[in-house]
Amino acid sequence: MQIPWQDRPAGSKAPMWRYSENPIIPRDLLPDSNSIFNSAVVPFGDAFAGVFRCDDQNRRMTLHAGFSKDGIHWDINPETIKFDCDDAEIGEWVYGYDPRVTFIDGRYYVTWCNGYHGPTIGVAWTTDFKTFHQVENAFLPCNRNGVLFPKKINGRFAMLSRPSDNGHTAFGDIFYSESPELQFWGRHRHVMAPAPFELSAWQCLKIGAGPVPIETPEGWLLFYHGVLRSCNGYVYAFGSAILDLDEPWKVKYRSGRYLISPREIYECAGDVPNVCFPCAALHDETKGKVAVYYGCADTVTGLAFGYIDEIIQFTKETDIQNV
Ligand code: BMA
Repeated sequence: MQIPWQDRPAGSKAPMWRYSENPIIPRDLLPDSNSIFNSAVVPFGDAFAGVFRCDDQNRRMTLHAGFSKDGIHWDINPETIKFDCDDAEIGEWVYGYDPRVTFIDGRYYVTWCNGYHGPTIGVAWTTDFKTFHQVENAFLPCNRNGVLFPKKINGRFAMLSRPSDNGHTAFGDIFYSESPELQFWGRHRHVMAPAPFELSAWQCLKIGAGPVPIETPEGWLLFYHGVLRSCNGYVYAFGSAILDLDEPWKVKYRSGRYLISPREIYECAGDVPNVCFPCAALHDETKGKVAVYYGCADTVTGLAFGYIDEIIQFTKETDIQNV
């Protein structure tokens, strides 16, 4: 399995670098798409599949399945995903955005921000990216950024989430929850809060889990977004944390510096300027490489690359957790 990759640019010492051909998915890939961003991809067979946030030109937030041979060029279904659900009340579509996809024991689980009297975490599974079976929403509204761990922890499904409000939430901590069967959730634990402004301003307003955490010998590598409020509005960047393998609500290290912050024109100009919002990562265990997919300015999708051991090193060296 060849993940998308490009070597670090000559002269760069950055722990992550952008793909030179960003954005990889333009806003108008579909006939009626306004924007395609904050989307999730996974290895699928000998290629890749994903669930994409495609806002249409009515500015409705919808989810679409997509397929790719190389992880860079995507064929996205113009039809929205229609979730099968035994309970009509839960299955009634209101809106859905910011999907994540997690492979656990033969099924691809989709979690997304699902409209149900406010945003909450919708959950569904598929084996083929054609039929999607929706189960209960994980939490009460309002909640966003629900991200499943790729394996059961203490014998249960485990999810990170970020309780919020119904608007452009000006606060937000990451929490951890467990479920025996993806219906009843409990054992809620606090993971981390926004950072003190004096220590790390890019993540001082709110934070939220990004891609599915990656298991490493040092702990779970979590990419997460952090938000800063500037005189021109919110700025979304992302950094990294290492969570304990057995008790993932315990943060071992947390990067004081961001990995990627809006800088390129496609991250700074768009429907919502100054947003880098990661929702997926592909990694190559043998080569230690990772490719992170992130939404750019709520408009297009970009890719950034790095080496897992260097990102872990960076997280330790810039750590604010143990300050
Ligand atoms: C968050 C979510 C994301 C979005 C971000 C910036 O609240 O809505 O989808 O990328 O705001 O607008």
